[in-house]
Amino acid sequence: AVSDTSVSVAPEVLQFLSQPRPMLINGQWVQAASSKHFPVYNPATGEVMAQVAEGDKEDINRAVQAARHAFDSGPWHTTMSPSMRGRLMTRLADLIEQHAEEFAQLESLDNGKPLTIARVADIPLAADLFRYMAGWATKIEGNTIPLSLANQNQYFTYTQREPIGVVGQIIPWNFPLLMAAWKLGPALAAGCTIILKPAEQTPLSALRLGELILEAGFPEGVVNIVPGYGETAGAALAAHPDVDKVAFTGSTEVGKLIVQASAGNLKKVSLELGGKSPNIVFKDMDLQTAIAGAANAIFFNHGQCCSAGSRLYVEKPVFDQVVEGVAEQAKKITLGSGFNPATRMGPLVSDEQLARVTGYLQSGIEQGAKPLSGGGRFGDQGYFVEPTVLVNARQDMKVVQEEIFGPVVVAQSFQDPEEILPVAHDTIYGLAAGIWTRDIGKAHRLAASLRAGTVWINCYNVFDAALPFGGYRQSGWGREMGHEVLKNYTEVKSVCIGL
Ligand code: TXE
Repeated sequence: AVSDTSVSVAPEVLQFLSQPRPMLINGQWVQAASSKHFPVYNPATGEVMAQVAEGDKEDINRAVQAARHAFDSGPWHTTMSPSMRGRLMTRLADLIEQHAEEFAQLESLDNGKPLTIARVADIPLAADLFRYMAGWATKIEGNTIPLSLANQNQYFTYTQREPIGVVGQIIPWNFPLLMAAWKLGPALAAGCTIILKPAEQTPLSALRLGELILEAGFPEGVVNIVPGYGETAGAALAAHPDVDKVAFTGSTEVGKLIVQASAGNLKKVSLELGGKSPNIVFKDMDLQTAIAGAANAIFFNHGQCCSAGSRLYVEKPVFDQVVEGVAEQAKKITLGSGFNPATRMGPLVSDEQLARVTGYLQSGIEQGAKPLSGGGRFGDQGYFVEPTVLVNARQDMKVVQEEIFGPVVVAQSFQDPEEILPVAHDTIYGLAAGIWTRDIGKAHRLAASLRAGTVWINCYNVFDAALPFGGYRQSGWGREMGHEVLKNYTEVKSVCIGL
């Protein structure tokens, strides 16, 4: 049942939810080989709202076979030019836009995020990603290479960039459609074929996207979508000997399992993993801007962003003012169903995440951290957590070291700007960092020294299809988006011709 909603659910969404959803293999909508389904929950109520075919090893085998065939001998390679690939992707972007409201509703129901956010962020960013990557389809080029050999004039040499082959893509639940777009877009532009496994918590928008992929005219087997659990479907995909590359977004813990599973056939791996990003406020900054920025850095998407600014470091003289300001903002956030227009923060995605985040809160408070706002679960229905600002934190606490992935920021002060760098680096991660200052020299020096894949200066959580994103250290391997991501999906071939 889909209840607790103030905006009424669109008839096409209700229709989509009313039938058990099959999986997409070789251009056909099929049931799981086992005939099993798994439930999908509405996180605002905890009620089951849909049933989805439960993919397992056998379904992954079928999907890999289809993708292999489409890559090795299907029209995708034999007759379809890069320009045609790009055109299909543009058509897909148009179709997403035509169905934007339907996608926003599915996303809000499935993930819990406010409908208003899904409308302005998740859905348009996903369409943009396909459109941006469509442009790259015709621009993946090689080079001619001058040799250094003494008899170099006897050779003509060039490189070409080729699609890496059959790609397995495993994605999380925090931005379900957008994560599917981040993965599918560059792989399609490069000419790969794909098996996508959405997160078991949020498979719905990817399955609806699958329908539009067929409507856009992608040949059969180019995109296969197999929903299922991580330990079964996900693990089978990561280990499959006919998969050439696996791309994963999720926890650092599972990222390591993916690397191990990939070792069997040494498939190529790219990983976009967790973070515990420092957000650093200097006393010279306009504090109202910094406060609003720090609140957005942690509370956007309920803190369920790998880039979340979850460690707030504030220069001592302005510490109280900044943390109290962020706590004030936290207290003003209206929690509720994503379908209520007044809602600014919805529930966490699952009961598991609720338990994880409240467990961290408990551990932090037991170790001496103090909540200036929030500190626990909100209400007793659905998976809501109060937006929380923790002070009295120490670097060795779990809440400072580990990714919480909820609306919880830990704030500490620093005395000397020189001391902030080692503190900022004092976790296993290196995904993002924020700097708030009016001193341009200080900002650039610090940005250059931070071991993080993205540094935001006087802004936070700004994402664009053209801007590479990914992690240093245990935050991952490779980059998403921009032209950098194409390296994840291409092999370089050197051709040497004796003249
Ligand atoms: O992630 P998992 P979970 C972090 C965040 C969160 C924690 C746990 O800290 O609290 O991870 O979330 C699939 N082989 N992030 O448990 O398990 C799984 O089915 C192959 C950060 O949801 O990593 C899903 O599709 N695949 C993050 C995907 O991996 C496996 C986003 C992610 O799930 C698998 C999400 C296995 N053995 C969570 N086990 C980010 N970087 O944005 C699971 N999966």
